Amino acid sequence: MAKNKKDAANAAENINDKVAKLAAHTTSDDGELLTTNHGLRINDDQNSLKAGDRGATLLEDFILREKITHFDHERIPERVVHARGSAAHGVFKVYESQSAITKAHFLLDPSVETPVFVRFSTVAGSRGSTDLARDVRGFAVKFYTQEGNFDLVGNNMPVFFIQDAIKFPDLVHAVKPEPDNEMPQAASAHDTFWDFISVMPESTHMIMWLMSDRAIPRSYRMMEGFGVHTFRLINEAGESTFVKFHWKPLLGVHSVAWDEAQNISGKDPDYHRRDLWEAIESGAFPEWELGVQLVPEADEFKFDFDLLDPTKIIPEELVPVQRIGKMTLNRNPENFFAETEQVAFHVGHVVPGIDFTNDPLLQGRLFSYTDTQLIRLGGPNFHEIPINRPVVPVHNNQRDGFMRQTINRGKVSYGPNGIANNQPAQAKAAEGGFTSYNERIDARKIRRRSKSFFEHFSQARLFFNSQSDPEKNHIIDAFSFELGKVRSVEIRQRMLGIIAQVDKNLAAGVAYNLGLHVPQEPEQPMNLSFPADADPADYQPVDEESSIMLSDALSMLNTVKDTIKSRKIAILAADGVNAVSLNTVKDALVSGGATVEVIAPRLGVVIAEQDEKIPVDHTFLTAASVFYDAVYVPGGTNSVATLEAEADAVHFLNEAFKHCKAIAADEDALQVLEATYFSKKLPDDFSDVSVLTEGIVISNDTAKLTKQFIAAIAQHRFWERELPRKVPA
Ligand code: HDE
Repeated sequence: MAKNKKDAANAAENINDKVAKLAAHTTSDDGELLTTNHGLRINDDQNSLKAGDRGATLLEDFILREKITHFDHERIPERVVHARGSAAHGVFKVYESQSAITKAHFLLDPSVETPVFVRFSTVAGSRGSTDLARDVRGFAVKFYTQEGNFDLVGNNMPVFFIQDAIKFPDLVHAVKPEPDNEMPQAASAHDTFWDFISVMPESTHMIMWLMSDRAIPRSYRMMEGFGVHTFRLINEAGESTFVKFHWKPLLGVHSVAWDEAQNISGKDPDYHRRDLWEAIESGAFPEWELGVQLVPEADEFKFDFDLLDPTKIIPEELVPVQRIGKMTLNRNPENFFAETEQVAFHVGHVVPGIDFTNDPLLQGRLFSYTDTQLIRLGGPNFHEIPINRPVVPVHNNQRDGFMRQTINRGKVSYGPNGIANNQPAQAKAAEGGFTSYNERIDARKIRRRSKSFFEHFSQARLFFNSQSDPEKNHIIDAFSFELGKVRSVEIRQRMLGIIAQVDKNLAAGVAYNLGLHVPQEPEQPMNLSFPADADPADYQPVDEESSIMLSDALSMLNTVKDTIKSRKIAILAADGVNAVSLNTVKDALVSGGATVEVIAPRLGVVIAEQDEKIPVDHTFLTAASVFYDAVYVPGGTNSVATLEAEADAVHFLNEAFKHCKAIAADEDALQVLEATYFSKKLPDDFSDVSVLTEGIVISNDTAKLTKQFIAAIAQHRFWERELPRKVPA
């Protein structure tokens, strides 16, 4: 078979090198002369062509017209969901061959580095909306494998709102801004969303996740990812194993406080985008392990939930997550539009060894993703956009269409054919040809849902029960906030009926905040999601107990807390600061992998007690405590006096305390802390403070302070500070 030159060249070089392949499409204007899109050198790009220097612009000015016309067409439709996102390049490597369960090449050879492009997103907001909305986060990974692209298009929550794809447009219409006034942006706290949810009990489990702190991550780098649906892995022998995919972040799963999220949304709506970008630029490459939960085909009906139901997890206590490989994001995109905006994921992009199940949500997605790209990217050739191209060559008889890039040689664009030796030829399975899993289907055509999908509360309850007390309080607060923003009392009441099915204390807490009573019976109608001819009684949810009552994996309390890598720490300083303690603490934090910034009343430098000039990174105007994970106040008489009198510095500390962050101060900086409202909580004897539970370190022994401060930052947050209830700022 005659291969063309380009294919031969691809085979010769490292075929898997997406970086090199993208490089062929990149361009730089360094040292170049300005041209039109047709290569004509432009002499004057400052003035349009006019009839006299005070005259009208001439239609003849093709340079002006080309420039303006291109500009007029610069925007494409934003994604209908997941419009707001950020992405990065990276690599994936499997730890050891997974040949027992799959024939997918990229999961067989630990020496193969598969390039990936990963896009994180919120769901409801527009392209320019805040990163810190209370929302699900998209976690979409494109693996450029040697067998074609595999897209794992997941979320940071393991379940979904609906069980059948036909409800997706309703869900999205309900959560998006209301159609009459286009409010609110990037928020589910409004009537239409909760109206929908309050008559859709199948959403209950997902709503528990959405009201938890998982919906306000500290960073994209600190989120889990989930494939959500049950997929299949297929091995060389054609045997199928059910699989749930997981991404486990090596930095642990961490979130911010809701008050903090709202604050960040105003002060830096690009917070997550900036965090991802800066981490990668600084070499702190985010890493996740790919996990799989495997269920043998024979065990399909072993669980008290249906594996095909996307509103259910497989608790990790029932089927442990096996970590089989690692993904590292190590390169920022060159161009946001060309890569992050134009990347097109599709849950139907699989490789041999990975296949689908009949999850009705997954089945609907298989249709939607190509369809949406046709409108968003303007036609059927979006696979030719560099970021979407596989690293392996593409050969088929698809032709033409808007913006076709490939110049297909020859007369033949059909198969079978005789003229071209019947090429491109179909690949045998042994040559990597994809064959669908040979699932036996023997059924009647029916528009219905299996009764095994009707249980909606047990896993919602499992999730709530598995949370720590502060996490439970956050869920109560989140429901109270969201339903408090709902104007219809009827909707609030109906939602109380639903959450009372999950947990009475949860419902009581929310009801109290809403000034309502928990209904004895669920408010009716509880479920309006059934066909016209059905008996509503048949569609009322069944409430059963889950086979396990608690799952440690569901609480963020149990996450990784052993590192300060990539955390951001603020040092508050003014002229007269003690440079010795400042530098000692700063150096220790930096060598632990943290980023440290000095914040002072004005930019430039602070002149330390020892006359050293210490550069200032931010003032209290441009920085805020919500951008940092922890704060340190060094001593130095003048600095301490200035900060004590600086309202913004005191506010900075109050807020850091309110958001349960680690706080450290030299003992001779105590005066600043005494100006805060939390000074009354400080014990007389600081050596008594348990750093790991309270997160406050005060000492003049810099070595001891540094050690304890680092241990405290690694804990991330001290939510216990909020018990019994929140603290003011
Ligand atoms: Fe999506 N989803 N989705 N979705 N989805 C899109 O595709 C859709 C669902 C997810 O960063 C769209 O290119 C339907 C579940 C992510 O570019 C669209 C249904 C999960 C992204 C679409 C679902 C996801 C999308 C919009 C129900 C988690 C962003 C723009 C049947 C497992 C990918 C686009 C990116 C994007 C349809 C449900 C994840 C319209 C019909 C469940 C991460 O095709």
